[in-house]
Amino acid sequence: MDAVIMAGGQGLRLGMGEKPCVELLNKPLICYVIDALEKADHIDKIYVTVSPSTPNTEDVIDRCYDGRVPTINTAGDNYVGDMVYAVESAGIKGPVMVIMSDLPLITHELIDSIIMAYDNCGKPSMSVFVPISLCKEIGMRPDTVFNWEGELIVPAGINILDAEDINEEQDYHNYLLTVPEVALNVNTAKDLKHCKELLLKRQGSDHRSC
Ligand SMILES: Nc1nc2c(ncn2[C@@H]2O[C@H](COP(=O)(O)OP(=O)(O)O)[C@@H](O)[C@H]2O)c(=O)[nH]1
Ligand SMILES: [Mg+2]
Repeated sequence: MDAVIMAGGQGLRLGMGEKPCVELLNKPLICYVIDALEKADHIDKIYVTVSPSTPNTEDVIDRCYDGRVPTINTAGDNYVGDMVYAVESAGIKGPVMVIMSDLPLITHELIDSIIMAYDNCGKPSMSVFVPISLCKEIGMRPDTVFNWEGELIVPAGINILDAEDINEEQDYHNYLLTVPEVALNVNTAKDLKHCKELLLKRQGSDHRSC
C-alpha cells in the first residue's frame, strides 16, 4: 500500500521551528519515518504533506531522497481535510497508511506488523492506539484519549484507510499496540530528549549484536 506522511503542523509545543526538519542525532525527524516506510516490505509509494508551516521540509526531503518521495502542498489548518486532499490529489487507490512525521522510533518491522493486522482485521479502516497506562509509564502526555469498551486508549497517529472511500465515514477496527516506539511522538523538548536516549540505547545494542 502507499503511505502519506502528515508533516504540515505548526510544531508550536516543540518551539524549535519546523518540526519535521528538527535534527535528532544529526538526522531530520521526518527522515526516521521515511526510512522505516522505505524499508517496510508492504509499503509502495510514499508521499509527504507539507504546508505553509513547513516551508523547508520539501527541500530536506528532495535532498535526502533524490526526488523519489513527492511532497503535496496542503493548507495546514485541518488535519483531516489535508489528509483527504492529499490522498485524492495523489490518486491513491486501495488501502493507504496515513502516519505522522513525529514518530522517530517507528521501525519497518512495526510498519509491516501493522499492515498485517490490517489485512487480518476484515474492516476497510484501522486505527492504531496505545493504552494510556503505557503513555503514563513512559512520561508521554497524550493529546487525545478515548474510552473504548472501558479501556482508556490514545491514538498513535497511524491509520489505514480505504483511499477510494476517503471522504466517507468508514467501518473501522481499533488496533491496540502496547509498544513504546509507537506511543512516543515528539511534541515537546522533553519528548525529543527521551527519543534521543532510546535511539542511543538502540544503536548501542545494534553495535553489540554485530
Ligand atoms: N498537512 C498537515 N499536517 C498536520 C496538520 N496538523 C498536524 N500535522 C502533522 O501531523 C503530525 C502530528 O501533529 P501534532 O504533533 O499534533 O502537531 P504539531 O505539534 O503541531 O506538529 C505532525 O507530523 C504534524 O506535522 C495539518 O493540519 N496539516
Ligand atoms: Mg505529535
